[in-house]
Amino acid sequence: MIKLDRRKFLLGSAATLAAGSSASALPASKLAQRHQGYGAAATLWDLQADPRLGEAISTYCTQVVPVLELKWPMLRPDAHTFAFERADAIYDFAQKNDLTMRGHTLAWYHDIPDWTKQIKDSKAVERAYVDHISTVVSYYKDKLTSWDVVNEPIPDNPRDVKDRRDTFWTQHLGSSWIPLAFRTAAAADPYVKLAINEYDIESAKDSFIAKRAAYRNLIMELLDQGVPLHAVGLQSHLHAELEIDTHGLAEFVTEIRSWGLEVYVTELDVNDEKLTGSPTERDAIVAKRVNDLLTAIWTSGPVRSILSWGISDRYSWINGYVKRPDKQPNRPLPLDGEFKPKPLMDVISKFTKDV
Ligand code: 9MR
Repeated sequence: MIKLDRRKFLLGSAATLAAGSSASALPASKLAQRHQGYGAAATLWDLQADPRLGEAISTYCTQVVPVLELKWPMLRPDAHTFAFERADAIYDFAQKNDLTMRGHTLAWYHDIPDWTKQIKDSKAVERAYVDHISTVVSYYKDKLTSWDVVNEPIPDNPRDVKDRRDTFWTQHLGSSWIPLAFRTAAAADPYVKLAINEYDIESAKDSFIAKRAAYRNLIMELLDQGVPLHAVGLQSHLHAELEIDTHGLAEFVTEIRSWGLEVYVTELDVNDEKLTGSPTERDAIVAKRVNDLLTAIWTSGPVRSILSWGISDRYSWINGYVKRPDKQPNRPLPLDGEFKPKPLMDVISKFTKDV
């Protein structure tokens, strides 16, 4: 098992500070109110369509992550083009509002453009993969705090701890697709923190426990191979009807940290489709789940990066994907559809003081 290289760790911290240290045009009183280390995902479309969204992020957050703009389909209309304009516009928003920005995501089974899938020769697939990661990470060198390098590598209901998701990349590159992504990213920017990211590992259901065990096994293998991995993302797309596995999760996080890795909460939200009751009752359960999640993680120390996948219920992917039986909107995020804070924002506030 390798430990994180200390020099790299210190340089990484310096780059992180530098990325957010430009003189701010915002009043000190506004900056002081922000929840330190809290961030939200947003699309450029929503930021441009509704000024309340940018205002909310700038009021509560210290960081932002693009939902779509750094994924292959938006960056890569074809094999020869890198279209950075939309991601750059979110980066400008971050700069103007004194926010840091994370990158999401470089290597994923999903969102692979058709032109890429049409490549038949494995060597050509490898060239396109390395070219993409290298070009995108180099372009944002010294600008981002961290990258979700590999996203969602574990299948749902894994057969055993060695089970990995079968992806287009695996079909052409075998299991090397994961180490290759990290090594390529590290060569392009030696200071940015490199993360792996996964969902459905937080609750006590058997399939979640199995997924967590496979995730742990993969992380351990990567470290054993000397892969430059710095952080482990817990997406935390929680399901309101499921209890958090507080004991198992605390144990997992403690072990990950003992290996020299950081732990980030990367995509927090709570799907309440299976909850009955009034909005007030549902909001209380949603807040409790997140309180349980963060308490479990905190048993071995604070989390310096907590991002929710959106900030207002008005702009949540969940409302586009699932419908509650009572036809009421889902309430997964810290602000309601009118940008009013809900109990979940109090939980985030509690866990982002003095980090
Ligand atoms: O919320 C995102 C949705 O708008 C996109 O259509 C989808 C495909 O790009 O990705 C969603 O975000 C996902 C994230 O990238 C990875 N973890 C799960 C997120 C929710 O599905």
